[in-house]
Amino acid sequence: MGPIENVFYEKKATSESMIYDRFRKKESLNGQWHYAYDQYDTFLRGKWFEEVYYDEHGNTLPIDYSFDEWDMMKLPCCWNTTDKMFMLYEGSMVFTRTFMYAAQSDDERVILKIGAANYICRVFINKKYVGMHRGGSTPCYFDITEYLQHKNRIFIQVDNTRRPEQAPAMNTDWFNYGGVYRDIDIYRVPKLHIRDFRIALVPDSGFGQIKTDVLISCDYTGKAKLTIDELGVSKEIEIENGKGALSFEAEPELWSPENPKLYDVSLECAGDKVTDKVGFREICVRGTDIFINGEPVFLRGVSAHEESVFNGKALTDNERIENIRIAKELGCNFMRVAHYPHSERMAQLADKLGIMLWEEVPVYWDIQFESDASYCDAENQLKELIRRDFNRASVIIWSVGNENQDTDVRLKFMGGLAKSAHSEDPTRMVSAACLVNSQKNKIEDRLEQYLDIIGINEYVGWYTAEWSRLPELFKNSAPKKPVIITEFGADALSGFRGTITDKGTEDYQAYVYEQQTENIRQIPYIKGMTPWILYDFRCPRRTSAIQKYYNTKGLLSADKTHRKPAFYVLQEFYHSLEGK
Ligand code: GCB
Repeated sequence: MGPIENVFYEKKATSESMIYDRFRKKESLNGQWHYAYDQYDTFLRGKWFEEVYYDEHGNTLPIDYSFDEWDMMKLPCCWNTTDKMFMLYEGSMVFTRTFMYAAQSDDERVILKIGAANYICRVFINKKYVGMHRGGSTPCYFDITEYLQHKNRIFIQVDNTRRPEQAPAMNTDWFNYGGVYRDIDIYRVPKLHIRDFRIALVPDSGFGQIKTDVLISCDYTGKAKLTIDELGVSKEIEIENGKGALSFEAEPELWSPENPKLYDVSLECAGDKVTDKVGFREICVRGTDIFINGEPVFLRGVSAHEESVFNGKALTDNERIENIRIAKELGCNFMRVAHYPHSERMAQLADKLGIMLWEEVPVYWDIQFESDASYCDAENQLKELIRRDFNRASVIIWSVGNENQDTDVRLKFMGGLAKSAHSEDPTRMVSAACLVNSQKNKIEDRLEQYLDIIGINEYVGWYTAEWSRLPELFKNSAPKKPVIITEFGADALSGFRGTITDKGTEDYQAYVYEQQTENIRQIPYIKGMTPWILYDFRCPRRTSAIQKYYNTKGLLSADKTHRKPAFYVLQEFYHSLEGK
């Protein structure tokens, strides 16, 4: 059996392959798929997808697969939650099914979308290799038109092996779920179709101007039409060589967490049409203040992973709604959805339910900052995320990463990402969760020059023992930009009680929240916080008696049935800030 050929690393789906798909009619390929776990990548080495059953003389060959006899798994899902045997599995899994296709028009292109598959995924249709995608949390799109016939066999090969050149790399403080864990859909679009559609308030226009940017497939030159009935907007947009932009005056009712107003918008171009529900709001920074719609705001937040006890990362909408509801009950107007792009459903629900979001790419810990390949991968994930969620009013901050030492290579890498985020999206703030300069005990990181808002992870009371370090840290620092305390916290085994001197108890965790909030309250340049973390989450690195393979810094137990006392400390603090 040969090596994995280079060809299987080619034909990459990137942000450029995306189409605008919100509310487009789709045909779902979710459901039962046959699967085999493929630890040695024999599917790729032996090119099983070619389905060669006979040699050149017509003799039957011995084969190592029988696709239609393989066991079945209901996609999307994380394989880890389907069977005990797969709980800790890291490697490749191959999924296959058949589906029928009949063209509805001569003009149609068929686009396959995989909402997310961790980390590399490859698609094969009717014995041919279609392409691959890197990045475990952003969607990938493949134009499969040329590969289709009436009855089709499709394979999705997914590989969640941790590798040094990936983002995230080898070591994370969360669980490495595997699988095709978001929807698999097929879209039929005309050859000339809308690939990207961005619409937002123009910054600094006094909330009186909207700008739209449009990208059409092919080098189309002509017109597109934008409609927002409720605002009386019906505008023609000139498209030249596939691109068009238009700014116009409008006075929308502004979106905010308190008033999550959304407008039905639609864009038509040469027979193609997309619609969306969009809120308009302005987020900006002046000095050390953050403003939403011109009003200063304190971001009362909480961090959250995308995980549930039952479904791993494949959350249901009800689970997402529950998370937002609990955050609101805490008094939050903001959530840090860490450390990688959560499902697009999260931002859609946040738009609707009214909560602001910090979205992040997994540039986390030991990234290979000196590697161009790592940079390309990370930047592509960032561009995919921005393109996916640009029209979501709830998303106010793009984070280019979390907790990396301030080295030259890291500065170049993450500075590059911050520049890229700014040039992709001039309407939002860019940040990162940075480390404290521990020698000087000061908020100081060269990445600040590229950021609009400084995120700081500080664990005084937990990883840093002396409480005096916290007021000193704040006193030693004089940032010129707003600061969000993106993390503080303490492990507490759910239900484990003691005194405020016993680390690992709920009592100690509550004490940490009391001390932290008391200190943070007094610092004028701190304009938000997202303590770590809403609920306990699975983590292979955490083996102590108060952890048991979980990171237990949650304010709630992993199953969310138990609120720890720190929940109420934070709730009281946030309620005391409301309206400020
Ligand atoms: C951090 C990381 C986060 C960890 C957390 C912890 O600083 O950003 O991913 O889970 O600390 O619990 O140590």
